[in-house]
Amino acid sequence: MSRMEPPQQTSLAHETELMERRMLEEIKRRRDAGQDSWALEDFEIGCPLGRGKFGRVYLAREKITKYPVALKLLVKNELVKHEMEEQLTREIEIQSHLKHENILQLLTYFVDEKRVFLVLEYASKGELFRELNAQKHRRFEEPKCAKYIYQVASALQACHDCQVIHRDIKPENILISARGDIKIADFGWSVHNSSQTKRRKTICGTEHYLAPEMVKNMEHTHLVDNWCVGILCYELLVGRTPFESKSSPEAFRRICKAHIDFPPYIGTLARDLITKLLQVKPEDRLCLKEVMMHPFIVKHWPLKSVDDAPKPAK
Ligand code: FH3
Repeated sequence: MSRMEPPQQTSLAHETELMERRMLEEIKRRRDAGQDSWALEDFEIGCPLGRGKFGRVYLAREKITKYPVALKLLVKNELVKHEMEEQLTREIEIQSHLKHENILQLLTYFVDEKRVFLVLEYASKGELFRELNAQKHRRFEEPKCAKYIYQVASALQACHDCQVIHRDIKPENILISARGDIKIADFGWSVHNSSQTKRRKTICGTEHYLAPEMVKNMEHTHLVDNWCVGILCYELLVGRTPFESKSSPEAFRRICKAHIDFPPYIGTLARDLITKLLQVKPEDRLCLKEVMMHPFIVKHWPLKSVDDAPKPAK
């Protein structure tokens, strides 16, 4: 039994779903007709939503279906200058094949002479870190944290099932949909899991979210994402990350020791979940399916029925 919603919300959700279906049908129609070519004139451009390293993101609307999208513009020269072409190709390849209700969908993409355009699902409630910073004491109560951690773990499980490691989970890379659900985004640092991903030239991910094996530039696996879920859970409940320090060397030292200080208001179940994720040895970390069934999650975000179970994408 799905949760009852007030009539006006049902009709809004229904209308949005109809527009989404029309947009997906239009994408499929063009692909089947061999006209998988989209162009800027297919969209009405709205307000800027933000800027990434290599371009801007605008709210836009597809002209035929009126479906709102986030249009990410990347400047080719900038991509070449920063040797990011391969990373963009990987981001498009990975995100276009990942279909999950908690993963921001890459609907399609196209290029013109100077730019690459990514047509992304629009998450109308914006970035998780803004919602977090807007809270009293800049932290969530347990129920909202449990819901978000469940949905992040569900999305990452879908990535791992496709041999994809995100590697840059943090509030800045998580968006919130109109229905208040998580949408993980920015697969710019994601990779296909080659059993033990080899050493990299540069450390990827954000310092406070780096797993010990990344700090030590050792080979790493999908379990780096499990570490990030532990850091994220701590930050959503406390309002800061657990190993923040005055200097990077001190932060890295604390990460490699994984000694966690909990404020007094953090409950036993939350401490248990976070501690079981922030294990120095990757193989000791809780797996994502255990995260989704952990007492801290089940207490606040129980799957009331099969209807609530994670649905494969449309
Ligand atoms: Cl890619 C993308 C998709 N949906 C979004 N919704 C918003 C947004 C909505 N409000 C009310 N405020 C904002 C902001 N932004 C987006 C959006 N991007 C992502 C880009 C950088 N962040 C990531 C994770 O890529 C900035 C806007």
